[in-house]
Amino acid sequence: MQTHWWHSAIAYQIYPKSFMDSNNDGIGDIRGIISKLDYLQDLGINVIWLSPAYPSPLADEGYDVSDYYGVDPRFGTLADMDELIHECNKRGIKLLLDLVASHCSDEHAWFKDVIKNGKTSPYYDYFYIVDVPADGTLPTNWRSYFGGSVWSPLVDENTGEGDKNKLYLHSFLKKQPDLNWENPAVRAEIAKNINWWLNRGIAGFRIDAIINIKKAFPFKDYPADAPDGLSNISNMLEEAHGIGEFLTELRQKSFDPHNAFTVGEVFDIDTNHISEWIGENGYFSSMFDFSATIYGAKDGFWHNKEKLTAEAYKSCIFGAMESASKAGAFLSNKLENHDEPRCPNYYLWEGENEGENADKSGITDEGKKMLAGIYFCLRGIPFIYQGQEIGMENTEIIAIGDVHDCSSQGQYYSAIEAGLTNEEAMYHIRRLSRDNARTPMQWDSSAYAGFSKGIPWLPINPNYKKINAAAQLNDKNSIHAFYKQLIALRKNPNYAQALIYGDFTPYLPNQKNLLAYTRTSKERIGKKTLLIAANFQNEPQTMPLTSPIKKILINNYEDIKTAENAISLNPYQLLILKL
Ligand code: TEU
Ligand code: CA
Repeated sequence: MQTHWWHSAIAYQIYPKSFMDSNNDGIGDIRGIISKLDYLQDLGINVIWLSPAYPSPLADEGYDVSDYYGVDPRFGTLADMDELIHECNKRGIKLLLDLVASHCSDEHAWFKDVIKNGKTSPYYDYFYIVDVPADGTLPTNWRSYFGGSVWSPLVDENTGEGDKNKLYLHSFLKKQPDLNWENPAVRAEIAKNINWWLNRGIAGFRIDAIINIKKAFPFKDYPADAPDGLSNISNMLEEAHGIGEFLTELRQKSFDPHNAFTVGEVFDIDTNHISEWIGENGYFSSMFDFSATIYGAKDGFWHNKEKLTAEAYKSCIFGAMESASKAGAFLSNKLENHDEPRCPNYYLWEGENEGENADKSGITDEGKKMLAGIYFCLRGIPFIYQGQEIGMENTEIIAIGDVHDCSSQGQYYSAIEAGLTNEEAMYHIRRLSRDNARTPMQWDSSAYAGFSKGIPWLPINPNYKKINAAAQLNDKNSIHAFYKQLIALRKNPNYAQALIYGDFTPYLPNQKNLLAYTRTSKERIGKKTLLIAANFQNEPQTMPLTSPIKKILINNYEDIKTAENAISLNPYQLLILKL
């Protein structure tokens, strides 16, 4: 297997709007990020994925790009971005930007020109535009990811300009028209933009919603799956073939010449096809493992999504490891991102009761450290989402009117339409809203958590006095300190081979709520085996040992209770042992 620099990457995702605000307007910005690079360097990460900071109406918080060549004034200037690239590189940190090319904003010049000039616009075929069917119905019954039909009239709502007899396709918000990748001019524009950024010194891209660039033709209806009469758009995507041609072209024209690192946001692919995506000659360097994200997701509605159990998580990651290693592929592993709830709430045991009666006894510091240890030692690249390293938790969400996230709005509406009460619907919004990950980073216990001196665009999580970076930086038992230990272990030349390239083998996979595996490397002086073992429950259990412990490398408790050929594990205990 060919080795690459990014095999040993430890990545950190920054959501710019919520990371650090330098000018106190309540919105995070690039100068704020620059001011925290020393913090990140001290943590030990060596790659940053920056969520979009391009000019945007921020209808989907920047995932609706109105200019691919700039920086939104709220986030700073292009000069700030150049400085960020430079300051990262100076610290040995590689910067990845977010490539949002399955759609743009309806405020992008291309779309505005189409609204203005209709069919005579040179950009008309940059989008999927169809005539309103003669009977006034919709061309297809596909449901957009954020709810409602994917079709909207080709009209600017504010000015009335446009053509109401035509409809355009948007897989996400109405303000996010899909780009027509069948059109070679669109592909050329995207390739040009990628090269432009790579030439500025970034190392690569995280690639947004890429599965959506290929549609199934001819357009048709799929079986309705909810009271709205629409059908989840993934039903269509399943029948779309040929995405590989687009992605190979992109790789050859843009990524390969720069030796760029690319990590795809790839959902819903058959795991048998993983090598096409990220094998030796795959479209991308890596892609995220979303198996735990989509677990129990069924139809895309949050109110039908099952809770992930320890056993379910085990089968997710063990399955992902198996298919990735068969394909010789390096997955990107994560617990959180800007679209998902905070990991303590999603992965640890949390009682059903809410509010004052909520039983959060399952959410402990040990549990948070355990989660970190489990995914950090998997084969692949660990990504940390901002705030995860200090154990940030889901925020308080009182009513739907307080929710900012457009996805939550659509999900709430669908839940009500499916017959849930307001309280029932809100239960699902609280557990899965994207706002949970987007509350500002909790830097210290001062007003607004040290994120800003102005009122933040999204309220700070009320727990910031207890959970913040400053409180943890000088505490050797903090979650932050634990992440530092894990990062240092991955970098330690004695264990790097095993942790990066070592074989992955499940350990006692049938023992309930024990999540354990070994990583074994073949080295000059023989084999090296590390055992990563987690007691994934809030009560003790005993784990048999098949070979003696040579060294305890990481432990989220002070001590370790060994009996003969066994360890008696504390609740949520996580051990990394050299065997
Ligand atoms: O996410 C794509 C997205 O919405 C998926 O989570 C989708 O729901 C999934 O395919 C369902 O299985 C990206 C960004 O991460 C997100 O923030 C944006 O809102 C979205 O694209 C649109 O750009
Ligand atoms: Ca700001």
